[in-house]
Amino acid sequence: MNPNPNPTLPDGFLWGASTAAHQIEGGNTNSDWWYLEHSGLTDRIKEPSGDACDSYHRWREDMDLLARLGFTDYRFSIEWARIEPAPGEFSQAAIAHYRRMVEGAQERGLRPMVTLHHFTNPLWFEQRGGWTAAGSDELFARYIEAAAPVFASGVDHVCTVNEPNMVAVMAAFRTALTSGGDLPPAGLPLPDAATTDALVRAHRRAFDTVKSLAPHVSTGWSVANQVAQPVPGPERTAAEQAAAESAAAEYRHPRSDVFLEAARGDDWLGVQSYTRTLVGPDGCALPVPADAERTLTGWEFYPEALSHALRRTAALAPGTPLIVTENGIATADDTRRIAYTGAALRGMAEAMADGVDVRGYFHWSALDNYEWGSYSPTFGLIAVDRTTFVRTPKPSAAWLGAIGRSRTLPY
Ligand code: IFM
Repeated sequence: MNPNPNPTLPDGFLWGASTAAHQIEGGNTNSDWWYLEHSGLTDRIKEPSGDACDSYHRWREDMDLLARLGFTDYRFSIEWARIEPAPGEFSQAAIAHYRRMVEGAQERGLRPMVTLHHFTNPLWFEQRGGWTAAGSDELFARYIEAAAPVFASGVDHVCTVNEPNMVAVMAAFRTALTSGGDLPPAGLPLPDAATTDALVRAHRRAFDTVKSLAPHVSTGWSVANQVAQPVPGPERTAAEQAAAESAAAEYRHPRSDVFLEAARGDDWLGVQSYTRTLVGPDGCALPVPADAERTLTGWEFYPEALSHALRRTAALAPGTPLIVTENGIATADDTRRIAYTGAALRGMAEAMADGVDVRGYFHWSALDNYEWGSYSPTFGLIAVDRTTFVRTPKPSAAWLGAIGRSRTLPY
């Protein structure tokens, strides 16, 4: 229980919303995702990203809204495919564009957190073999060096790679697609091991690169936390409970813990949490129970996941400050977004009261955006008209922004 009702956010606590370039900018034509969207390779892609939210041009409107709503921080990603459209060919215009965004955020009183890689690669990088090809870490570091003017001043936080564990999971999906391998009926496939190793290497190198270019920048990466729990069952003996816990750990370890352990000692570690996965005695994920409330992504409505994710991450990376870099829900019913987020924040406040060192909260997402294959799962605090691009804040945006303004959690 939280012994401190209505806790004030600690000084400097980040209060923001997150986005990612490919999901909101539109026209990311040099990326591997744009290619995949038009390849016909998978029926998981229902529609292409197209113009997305046109935020490449409308980022000022996005930032104006967030600042006006009461947020003090904005996490956005810069797009490698735009900055380096061909190997070694850097677009000074794209770098200047992202620099303007950093300055634009500051002018509006928003502290920018910059993500260097959020799922998308330049197509040329993917075609030379992606993360597992020799020299991928060097190429990533070269891109970061070129992009340094974006974050060298006015940026306090840089995220090297968003959800590396999901990048490795997507590599496993790709292998299954192209070579007909099996996918599990529920939960995530085992992340591709070579991609996992390559991403850990790339992160370590990226971390050193950012620090050498801008030592003041607090640097980390963000992991999609897998809150894996033993399936609730009839009362268990202590030995049965231990076996059930170890089956859940077997599921969780390669899918998230490996990536959390790799971040030990970083300046911060990003916790991204949405739901939980129930795991059976064989270490395999089970389908969402039939009677559970589901969100538009089909995930179980389980806001308690955030507290579990924070506590587990703190235990795995002791001493590393945590930032909630994503938490949210895909729903067409904004009252459920408020209910979900309220319960998640209560769990965060309780974890903090119990000593977990949380330094910020970013909601996913600022805008309804391209959810990797479809615009249907709406995660946004702000609705976006798909034809006119008019932005309309939802009641949840005003509610969450007001917490930022009062600096007090309503619990
Ligand atoms: O939209 C994604 C985001 O790109 C990464 N984290 C999870 C979100 C919801 O699926």
